[in-house]
Amino acid sequence: MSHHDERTFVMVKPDGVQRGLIGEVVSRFEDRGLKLVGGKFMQVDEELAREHYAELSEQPFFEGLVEFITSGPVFAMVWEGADATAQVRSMVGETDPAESPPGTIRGDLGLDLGHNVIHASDHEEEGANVREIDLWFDDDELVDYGLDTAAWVYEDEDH
Ligand code: DAT
Ligand code: MG
Repeated sequence: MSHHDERTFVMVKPDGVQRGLIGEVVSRFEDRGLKLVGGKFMQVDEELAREHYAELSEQPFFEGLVEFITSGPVFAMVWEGADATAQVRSMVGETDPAESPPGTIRGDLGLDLGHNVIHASDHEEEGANVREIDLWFDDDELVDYGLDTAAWVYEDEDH
C-alpha cells in the first residue's frame, strides 16, 4: 500500500475554470485511478501567486503569469497514487499546449502557452510536489480515507 500514496499538487487555472473544464480535468484523474485527497475553489492573491512561481521570478513572462493566475478563481487539488507526480505530468502534456500530443490534457483542451488550462507539480524538480502541497493546503484540509476501488486499480492492494 505504501507505494501507492505519493501525493501531487494540481490546479485548474483561471482559463480552465472559465471554460468549464474543472469536471473534465477531475474526471481524467478519477478515471486513471488516482485518489482525490484535497480540493478547494479559491481566488489566488498576489502573495501566493509570487511564492508559487518564485523560481520563475527572473523570467520576462513572470509578471504576466502572476497577473493571469490571480485574474479569476482556480480549483486547487491534491491527488494521490502510485508515482502520482510523474503520472500526472505525463497526463498534462508539454508546457505549450501547441506542442502537447492529443490524449494529454493540454493537447486536448488548449492551444496557447499562456492559457494552458492546468498546473501540476514538476516531477523533475525534487520535492516540488511536497513544497506545493504545503504552500496551498493546510494539513487538516487533506483527507485520509480508503478508496474502495483501490484493489481493482492496484493488483497488490488487498480487497
Ligand atoms: P509547466 O506549467 O509546464 O510546469 P513551467 O513551470 O516552466 O511550466 O512554467 C510555468 C508557467 O509559466 C507555464 O504553465 C506557462 C508559463 N510559461 C512558461 N514558459 C513560458 C514562456 N516562455 N512564455 C510565456 N509563459 C510561459
Ligand atoms: Mg512547472
